[in-house]
Amino acid sequence: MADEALVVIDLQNDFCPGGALAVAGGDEIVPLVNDLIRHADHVVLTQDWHPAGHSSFASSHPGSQPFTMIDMPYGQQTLWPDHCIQGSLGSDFHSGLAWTKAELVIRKGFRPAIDSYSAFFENDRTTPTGLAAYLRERGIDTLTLVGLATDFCVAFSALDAVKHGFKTTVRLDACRGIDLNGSLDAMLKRMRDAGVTLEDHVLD
Ligand code: VGL
Ligand code: ZN
Repeated sequence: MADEALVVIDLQNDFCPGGALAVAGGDEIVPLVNDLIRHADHVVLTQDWHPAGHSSFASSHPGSQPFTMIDMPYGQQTLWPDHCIQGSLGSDFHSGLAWTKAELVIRKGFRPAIDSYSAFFENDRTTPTGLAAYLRERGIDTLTLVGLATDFCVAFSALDAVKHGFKTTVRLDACRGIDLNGSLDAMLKRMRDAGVTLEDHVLD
């Protein structure tokens, strides 16, 4: 329907096998995501888009290892391997993704000092990306989210989407997770509790 949009989160080379922050099976979802794109009226993509030396990279914090936590002025932040550096091959969308139909690409994580998991807010939870206003102005009130990673950028986007009043579904069969220290189960529960509809058509 005209008031619905498909939001494809971070389906980029660095989150697929062979990439700098590979999510297991990340590339497997491409055919299904393409199917969903084909059937969607409106498509929005997000693109993780970091400058070199970004503060979310472990390499920017001497002595720190990837996948550990650090205190940032805005709160706790997981440190990652260098990934999705602006303009790099790793930041490109997966070459099999049918992205041409997308009406908007939201880039996030471009501020050197703040990471951004959500398509709506950066990790300080207050700096908006502009997506909510864009969707609202266009009369879109219903979202389906797919992409990578289930327990980080997809989950934070879905939680913010319901916070903004969007009717929000996550298609788990079109997502793959990182699962760091139980993050997948924790974020599935947080999404369920917040009122996100979780659908898994593989299990249907
Ligand atoms: C993501 C970690 C760092 C994601 C992005 O897309 O889930 N995860 N940057
Ligand atoms: Zn990132």
